[in-house]
Amino acid sequence: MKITEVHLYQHKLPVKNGPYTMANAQVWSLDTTLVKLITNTGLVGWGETCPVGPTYAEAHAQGARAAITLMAPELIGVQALPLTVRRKLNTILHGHNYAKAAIDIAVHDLLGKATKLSVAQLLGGATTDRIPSYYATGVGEPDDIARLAREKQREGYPRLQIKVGGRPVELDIETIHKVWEAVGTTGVRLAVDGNRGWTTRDTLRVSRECQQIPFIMEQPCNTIEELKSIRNSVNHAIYMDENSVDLNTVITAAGTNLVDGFGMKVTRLGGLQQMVAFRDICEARNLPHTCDDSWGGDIIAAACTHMGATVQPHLLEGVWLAAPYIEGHYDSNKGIEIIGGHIDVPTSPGLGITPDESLFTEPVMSAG
Ligand code: 0XW
Ligand code: MG
Repeated sequence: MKITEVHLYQHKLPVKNGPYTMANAQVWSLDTTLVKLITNTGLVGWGETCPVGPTYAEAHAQGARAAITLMAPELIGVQALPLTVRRKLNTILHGHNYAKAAIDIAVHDLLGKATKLSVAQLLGGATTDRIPSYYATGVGEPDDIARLAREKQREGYPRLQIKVGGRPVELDIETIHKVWEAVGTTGVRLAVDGNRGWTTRDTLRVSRECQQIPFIMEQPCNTIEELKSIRNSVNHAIYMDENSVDLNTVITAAGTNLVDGFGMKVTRLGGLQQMVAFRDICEARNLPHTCDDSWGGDIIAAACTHMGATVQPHLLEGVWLAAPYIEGHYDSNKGIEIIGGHIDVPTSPGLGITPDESLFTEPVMSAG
């Protein structure tokens, strides 16, 4: 099965009740990029990549489209097999994993449709048909975040991620204490995500002043060097998110005991094939992790869900989706939804999503 056409689409995803606020970004509307691959067998596969604004990671929407535009013509005639495609893409462009990921996801969708297997089956097999999600609050006033935390815990989320950073650290400390007062007795698990926004000084202070509150600290500081410097002085487990830019970094972080787990994004690593390697490295070291992306619609949501379903349940911290923060679905029949804090794993071949193409305007680029 060979790729005969590549089409690239741009689509807007406005944030419901926006903005969504993180330490380094405030977003009102996201600019997502979709890739459609067509093969000589007539099958169609979809991929997506959607950086959450240009300051969250070293990724931005126009960059994704420019990279895919560069690579697309050379995909024509290539076998729709993930490893073949990845190696081909690496001969055209160095890095830019987040753009390559959209193509990788579309290839998995194609392969699933061709073999009549779901993507979770292609990735090794789902361990369950319903997986846990987690809710990320955004940075906000301590009382508001505590109320939201209680509401989401009651909805059934087994884990909450409290966003902090980008403001006086005293407010973050107050927020953590108020959230704990609101949900501490419920058994819900807590992550506190600094999104690179704290200094090592802030991180040490938070850990000291919230010593009795069990949460994991996700990407508290900006650099790996800062994580190293606080690693042995904090009372809380450290998860790496934004710094884990590729498998090489993951191997070093896991192999040197720099972290206790990861917040992981499918597109940051380059797609599902790289995520399989990541999953297996974490399993070998007993490191828990999420399977997320930074934002996006049903295509990316399906990719994260299929991936998450293959992770050993005790190591899966949850699959975060943008679905609760955006209106509508690409596929009005089978959009990916979070119900009671959990997600049903699609079972149809490929990603299990058939987007309504009338939602997207004309392709911004076509090859083939
Ligand atoms: C909560 N997320 C998975 C979604 C946001 O885009 C950022 C991210 C994170 O954990 O940093
Ligand atoms: Mg994070």
